[in-house]
Amino acid sequence: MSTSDSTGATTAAPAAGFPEFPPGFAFGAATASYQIEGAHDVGGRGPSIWDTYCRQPGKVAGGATGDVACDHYHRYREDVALLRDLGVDDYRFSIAWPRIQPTGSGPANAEGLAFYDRLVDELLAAGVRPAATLYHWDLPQALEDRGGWRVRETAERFAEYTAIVADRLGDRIKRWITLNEPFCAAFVGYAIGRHAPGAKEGTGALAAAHHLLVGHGLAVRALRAAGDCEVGVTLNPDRLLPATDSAADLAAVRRADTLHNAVWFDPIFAGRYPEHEAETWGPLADGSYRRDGDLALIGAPLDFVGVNYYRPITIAAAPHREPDPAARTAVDIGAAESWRDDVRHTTMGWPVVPEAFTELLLDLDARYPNLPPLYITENGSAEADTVAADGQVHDADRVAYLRDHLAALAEAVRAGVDVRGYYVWSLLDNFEWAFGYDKRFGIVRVDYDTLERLPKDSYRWYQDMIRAHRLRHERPAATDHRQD
Ligand code: IFM
Repeated sequence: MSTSDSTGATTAAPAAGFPEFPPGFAFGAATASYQIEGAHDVGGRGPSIWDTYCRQPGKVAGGATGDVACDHYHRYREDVALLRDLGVDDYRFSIAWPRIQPTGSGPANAEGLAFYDRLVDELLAAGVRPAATLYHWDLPQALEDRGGWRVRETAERFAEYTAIVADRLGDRIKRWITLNEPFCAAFVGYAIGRHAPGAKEGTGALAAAHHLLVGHGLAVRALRAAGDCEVGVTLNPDRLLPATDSAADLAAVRRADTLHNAVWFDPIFAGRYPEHEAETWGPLADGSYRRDGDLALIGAPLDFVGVNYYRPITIAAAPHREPDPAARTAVDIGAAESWRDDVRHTTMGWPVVPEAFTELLLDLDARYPNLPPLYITENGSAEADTVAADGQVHDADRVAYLRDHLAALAEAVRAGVDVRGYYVWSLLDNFEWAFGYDKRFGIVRVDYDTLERLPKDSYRWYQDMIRAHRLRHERPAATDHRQD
């Protein structure tokens, strides 16, 4: 016999066949402030670069904004109940800097801190551990007006904001992530211009990348000073595959590896700047933004590294425009992504290749001997979900994606990679940046007209998977009959 809980899930013993993980492995779900909170002008919150960017015509699909998003700011209790019923150990969310310091500096905004106070208390009461990201791309607009991440001052302000938040919430939040995917913040935001602030620059983008790293180092220092906690950073390393074995394609992969991976992993985990940066950027990488002592600051020891993984990228050489630092030409590394015909793609157009996940983790492990333990801080898929005639969302493609990627992760763990946890992206359908609300990543559907939440089949599959993990490890040891 089976019963159901508030989400409609069965509570019978779950079926076998789920990927297996070691005891103590943590399961979680992830979100980010601008993507779910809404309430953009409530509680003293100041404008962020995403509020500005969304208001520029043609930047975001359908003219969407995060003004309302999932209205999590007002509905956080309902969302925490969904997490509790899901059975996760951890919830990864991000703190909106413009709620804490509306203009990016100066005294804390009491109402902003109070919101996260309430959220954290609600999580703890539900038995869910909070894991907070300090920067998931919503920079206070006032700081962008003073140069944004192009200037070192932003890194210094980031450390002050970190200290304020850690002082108030550090007694209850024990896992902190300084930055989420600085690759996107620096290059998608300041070089490609497809994210806020929408800049298309060369040296400016490289300076942004460096100042994000400096900000990370300063935030680590502030968190260590605040007390006992685990500190890490979330990166999105890419598994880069050459389109052919030609020398040109292999060189393009080397440049793409510098841009996607080495820029972040080398300074943080190997105490050096990337080996191939001159080949990748030429005169754009003029180093004007670097100072003595930066590498030591950026490379301070961490307790974990968060890895976000979605798909591999197949790279081919592409025509390369010569950079012109005087004209502040946008970064162009002469590499392009090729389409793969042999695999399924999600609605993001991303190829589904679970084995590339195992390969990526093995490769990182081999390449960076000083890597701390890993958490997979995001993994998931955007699918063309619909509500069926029975009122449910039967998202079989997402279930298959999660099942196969968790199996690929379990394979890496069996091979010796020290991974401590996995957080699905995302708890809720939400604002997918320049794609607006068209791409649905949630294991819970959000009806954007009514803001109602509806757990999908993938929510129930993940719930069963977590339950199976617990049962497997809580099972009493087999009786020893040798004394009988
Ligand atoms: O939605 C994003 C998230 O904000 C950062 N990582 C990738 C996700 C899917 O694109």
